Amino acid sequence: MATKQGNGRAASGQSGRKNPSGDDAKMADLDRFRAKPDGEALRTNQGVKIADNQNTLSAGPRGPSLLEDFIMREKITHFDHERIPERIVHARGSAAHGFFQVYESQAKITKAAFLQDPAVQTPVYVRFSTVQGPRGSADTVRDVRGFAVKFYTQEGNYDLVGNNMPVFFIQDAIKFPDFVHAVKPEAPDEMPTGGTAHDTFWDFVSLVPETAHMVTWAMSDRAIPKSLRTMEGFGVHTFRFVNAEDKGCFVKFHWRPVLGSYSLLWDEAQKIAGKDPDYHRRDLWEAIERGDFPEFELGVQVIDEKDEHAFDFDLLDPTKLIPEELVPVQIIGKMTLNRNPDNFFAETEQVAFHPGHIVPGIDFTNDPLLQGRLFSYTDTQISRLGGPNFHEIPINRPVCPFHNNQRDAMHRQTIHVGQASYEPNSVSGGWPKETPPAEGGFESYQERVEGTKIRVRSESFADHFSQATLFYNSMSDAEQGHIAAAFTFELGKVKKPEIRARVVNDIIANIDAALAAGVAEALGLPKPKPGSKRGKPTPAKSPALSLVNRVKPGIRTRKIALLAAPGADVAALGKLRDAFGKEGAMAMVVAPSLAAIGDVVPDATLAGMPSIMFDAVFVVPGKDSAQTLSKNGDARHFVLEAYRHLKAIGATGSAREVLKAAHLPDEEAGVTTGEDGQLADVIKQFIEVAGQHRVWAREAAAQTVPA
Ligand code: HDE
Repeated sequence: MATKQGNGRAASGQSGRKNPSGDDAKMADLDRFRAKPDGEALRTNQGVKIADNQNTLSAGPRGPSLLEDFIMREKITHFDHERIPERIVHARGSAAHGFFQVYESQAKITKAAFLQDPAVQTPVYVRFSTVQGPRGSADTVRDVRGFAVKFYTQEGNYDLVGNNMPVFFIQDAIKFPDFVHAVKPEAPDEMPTGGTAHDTFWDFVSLVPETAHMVTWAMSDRAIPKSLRTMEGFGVHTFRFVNAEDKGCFVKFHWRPVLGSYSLLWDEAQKIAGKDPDYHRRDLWEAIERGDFPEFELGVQVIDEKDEHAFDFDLLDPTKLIPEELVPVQIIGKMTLNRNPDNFFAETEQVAFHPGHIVPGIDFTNDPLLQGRLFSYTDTQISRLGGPNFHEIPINRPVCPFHNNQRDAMHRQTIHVGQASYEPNSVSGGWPKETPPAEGGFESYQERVEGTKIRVRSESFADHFSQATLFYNSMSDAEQGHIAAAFTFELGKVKKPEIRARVVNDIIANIDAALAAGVAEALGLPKPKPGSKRGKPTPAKSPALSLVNRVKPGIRTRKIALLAAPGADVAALGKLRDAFGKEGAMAMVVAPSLAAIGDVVPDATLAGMPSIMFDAVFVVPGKDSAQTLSKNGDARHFVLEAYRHLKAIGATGSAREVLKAAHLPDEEAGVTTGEDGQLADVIKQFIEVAGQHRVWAREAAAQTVPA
């Protein structure tokens, strides 16, 4: 009797197939809901075939429209209601389907079924997002990124709803509405869109020192990721794993992109926001379409229960991370994103994540931020998705069966069969019935709790600065310079001088004295006194936090511009393309126009694909081409901007003229040149430079950040 009813999972989820691609499982599941119009007649929502979709019914060709036109009324009415409220935060997002596979059984630490068998692929849907901006805002703003993963496991949906930074701005959920109101565009004028560079955000920061650690991350390069597919992810809170013997341990979650992690430069990020506001979304989409499937390894830091108090911070405090030097990250599996959604609204907009969606083997801790989130996420979906039945929307449905006695409410899809909607019952044989924990029924972790009812922040949450200092100490010189520049930029946009001064004196001076002095000077403020609340982090440095240590060798999936104009040496162009293609990079010919160069049709124009869209640039040899490009302002700007953004630049023979015309050095770290006969060697060296992502040594010479 259970098989036919309602959620009708039999097709995919129930089969318990091992190793069909997990992705196929969700695909088959979604298939039942896909509308494919090929070969179909245009009809109304009631199924009536439409003869004329061009003209409204009217009284004569020039007369008024008639109310009885049910076809036009249905169409316009539906259109009038197409929009739903956007997410309060994380409104701008893009997502992809894929699957997760564990490398080996994690039975010792968790009984979660999807973490047992390396042969099982669990389907996932992953949504990346910015936090502050609305749905239509630019991708490359300075902001935290959401990193939310829905695992469609055989035991139900598990959502790991994390961010690309391992800590958060506040410690207690009751401050979240205050924080979000402060960071969002300001109430009177709804500005700025997408960023934190405004008075109310910094006012809040200046008055709430627990923001210090996260703000340092937000001012770092982590807040301007190069792409979504090379961004780290973190569960932020300490969670709990529980094994089959009901033994618990604490766990922190990490996602590590296989290709390494990279960031934009601030100048680049701002320009991209104008030239291609969909930059991250496009990159993710195109990588998947090309078959360059983004891969992320899942890492865990596991902490024995007896070590709960072994650290000089509280594991329950979400403004703290556990340095890898204290607890190493163990890599336990890999997620591969291999399919773009069919429909943005149906899937990416309607997907509903919730940190409270857990499965047996995973449980919560008493982190007061997490505890508040457990309430918020279902609550928000009820207004955003129009009622409590959002779990029936195809993208949100588990792939295992789900029967219970919840009934009715807005937009109910399931047709419940039978008399019983209560339990216990005898009229339906008692079904659906409970499952004992030993057979997979969820049982909350039995944690002993005792306490006085009280509103107070734990003393163990009181140190707000040590880990901000730890993070700052762990950065390379270039990264520290970027943090100083970001604080200066943001505070420079703050209108009220007292807010600027409070941030410098009460917050930054407690993080690092030199950082505070530098920012104060740039803002024309007096040199701040060293902060009295500065802490002493253990360890003093955590190299794992620096993006410089996250670079992976090679140029796979990097975009390389081949600058050319008519007269370019087509044979050399072919060699360049082959050499870069062999390394997995994408070489694109960029030219003043799309007119063919010999038999090569350029991929883009200089205006359409400026240098900020590329990771590196090689000027193709050829006398006439070089002459044209040397005279072309866009081409000169192209190489100059690539230089300013610390990218690898290559040229041989006559192409060196183009660099000269832009007043660039012919030979310097990261500028690889040679004679035409040396093309193969120059390419080799160029690939090595491009593989390092940026030529940091050039930054001082190019004077692109304040000294
Ligand atoms: Fe969220 N958060 N959040 N958050 N959050 C939402 O849920 C909330 C927090 C995160 O792609 C909302 O469906 C509270 C931390 C992501 O759909 C809302 C608190 C972390 C996403 C909400 C936090 C996150 C959200 C808005 C403090 C990192 C996007 C729409 C107690 C670990 C998910 C929605 C997606 C979305 C509430 C803090 C991550 C309003 C109350 C910490 C990735 O429910």
